[in-house]
Amino acid sequence: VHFLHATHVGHTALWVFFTLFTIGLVGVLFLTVRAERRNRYFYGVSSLVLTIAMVSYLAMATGLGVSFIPIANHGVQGSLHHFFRQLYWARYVDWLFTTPLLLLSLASLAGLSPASTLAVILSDVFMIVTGLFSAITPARWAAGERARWGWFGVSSFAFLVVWGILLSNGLKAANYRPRSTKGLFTLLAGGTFLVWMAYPIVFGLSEGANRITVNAEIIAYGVLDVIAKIGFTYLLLFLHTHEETGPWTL
Ligand code: RET
Repeated sequence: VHFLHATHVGHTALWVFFTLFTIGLVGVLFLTVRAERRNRYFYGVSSLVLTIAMVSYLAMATGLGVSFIPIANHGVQGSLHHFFRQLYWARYVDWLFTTPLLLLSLASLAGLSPASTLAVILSDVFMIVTGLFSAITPARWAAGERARWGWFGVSSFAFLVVWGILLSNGLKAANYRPRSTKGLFTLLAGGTFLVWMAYPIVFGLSEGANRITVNAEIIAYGVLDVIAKIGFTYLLLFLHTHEETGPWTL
């Protein structure tokens, strides 16, 4: 039996990412206090995102939210090797809450209708849940392998639905927003779309085809999480104007 798991490098990386999210959160809280009360909507949503990421990385760094999943036997013909690969499922709990919040920020920026916003968020939740199904399906034999890629396909379809609605309806809605808003929405939504596209690629290389180590997976997802959450947050908070503040006052 072979266990594919994180080593010192991966564990250190988890602590580094926890530290980065902690610093990012402290910075946002500092900016929030300085912002006018009626202008704090995006700060509130962003603080939630960074808090969830920080807690999720703390959990993973301390050994929580991880299990071993039986995966395909890549041994030489005739020699049956039973592989177990570590799966940090805590990420999916994080993504279940943070991806809808990031999409909520984008939808609010564009002035997307409540109905379209709900459709985007529900499709996103469906994407994360079916992605988790793919990751936790045991795949020692071909049937399991097929089930894993089947869920991967379902999740990827949901990904396209999320971005199809957000980009097409969001760009239309942004036409009715203040002058600079459409540009900011296009920049943030376009950039976010590109960063999010990298997630299924990392998944395919790690959980999917087992081509990269658990350490490499931790670092790849970590870098993406930092760009998608901290990079996104600071771009949004520094570039948005008062008129773009969301529908509610905090
Ligand atoms: C999975 C696997 C199945 C196929 C697809 C996926 C997409 C995941 C995405 C995650 C985004 C996470 C973010 C986190 C933090 O900010 C579930 C990996 C399409 C898009 C942005």
